[in-house]
Amino acid sequence: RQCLPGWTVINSMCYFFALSEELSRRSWMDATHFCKRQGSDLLVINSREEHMALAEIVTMSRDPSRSLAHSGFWIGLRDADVEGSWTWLDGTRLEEGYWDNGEPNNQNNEDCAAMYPRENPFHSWNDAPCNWNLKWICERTPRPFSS
Ligand code: 2F8
Ligand code: CA
Repeated sequence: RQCLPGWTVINSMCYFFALSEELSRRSWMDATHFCKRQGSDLLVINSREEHMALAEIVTMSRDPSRSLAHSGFWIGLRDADVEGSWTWLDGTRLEEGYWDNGEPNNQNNEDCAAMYPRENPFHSWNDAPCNWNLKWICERTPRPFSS
């Protein structure tokens, strides 16, 4: 098996969607710690194809009992160091973003990015306060094949 049980393989990478109610919702930092304990990090999006594949899964996860503000998934993207300078966890600056209309708007100091189940998955990001509790997506390389 390439990925840990419960993880999804897409284009040779392993993804974990924190969907189950028992995992609950967490701050951006707590979600990062969860991923690190699994040898992974929050999702870093490197291509339009990767964005579309992930955004479609997020869109299918839509829970009508939750308002959109509570149904996002944290990704590994922040502008905490310099306002407006969005940087991925791997240190690369954001080139092309897939923000929802009007986002990022930094409403009440929003420094962390999340992907939401929008009708248009191509524009599904919002900046939200990092201490807001949301679901999250972890990403890691497949397990090395050994013994
Ligand atoms: O309308 C967009 C706006 O929606 C919410 O605020 C009302 C979001 N807030 C949270 O998710 C906490 C804003 O980030 C978003 O811009
Ligand atoms: Ca926002």
